Amino acid sequence: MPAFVPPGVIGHNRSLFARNYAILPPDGMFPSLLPGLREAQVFYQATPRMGARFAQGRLEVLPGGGTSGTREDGLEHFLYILSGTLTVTAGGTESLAPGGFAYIPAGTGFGFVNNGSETVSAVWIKRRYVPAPGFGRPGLRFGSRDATPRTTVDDSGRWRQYLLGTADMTMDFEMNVMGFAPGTHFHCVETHIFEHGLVMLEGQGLQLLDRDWHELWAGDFVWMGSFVPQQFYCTGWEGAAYLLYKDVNRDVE
Ligand code: UGY
Ligand code: MN
Repeated sequence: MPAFVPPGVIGHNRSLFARNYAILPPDGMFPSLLPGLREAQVFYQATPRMGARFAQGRLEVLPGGGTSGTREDGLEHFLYILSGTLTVTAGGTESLAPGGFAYIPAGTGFGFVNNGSETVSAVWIKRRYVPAPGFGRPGLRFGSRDATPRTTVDDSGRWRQYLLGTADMTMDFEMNVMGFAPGTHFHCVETHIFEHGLVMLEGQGLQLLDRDWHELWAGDFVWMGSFVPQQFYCTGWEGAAYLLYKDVNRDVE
């Protein structure tokens, strides 16, 4: 037996990188070790290098790991905990369990540490903030998916949770959990200016990207650039849910 056996069948992988979208299952993703992080790594999934206008990665923090002190890079940040408990300091200090999140506005110093015994896995999004003159700037926010109300979409079997609110002109992106009962889908194939970073949280489904359908399972990541035709169809016996980044509320540059 070789010392290192890669996951899956050698030579096969579902990763797909197209001009304006990408599908990145966790298999075969490589971590970045970064200055300012101790015992922690980031599996980048979307960055401006691929044409995205934001950066998103899966952060892994080992017990005792975290940031080296406070960081302030001029960007706005969003953290969403997938597993483990992460203590985030930004003004106040909060221990975030799975489903917990923090929005850290641009210009706010912050740090995090894993004080638990389990490795933390989290979604980490960062981007340059685009102000909206006359609307003020968003403040620091901590919250959790459990405490965020569900909005049902008519009687379609679909539901949403707006983690950072919606139609808030101080914000230049939304983070929404989109939920689907088995067999449900959007009312149309969407095509829009907004960009997405999608993390499958639960269940499985078929995702349309441009002209092709792709199977998605919990843990998969999808980048959708502007104007990619998109549709989701929930398959399997359980419902499905994904966490969706969406850039909103700003005019064309
Ligand atoms: O709000 C949205 O743009 C959402 N319906 N798109 C998506 O889930 N791909
Ligand atoms: Mn969309």
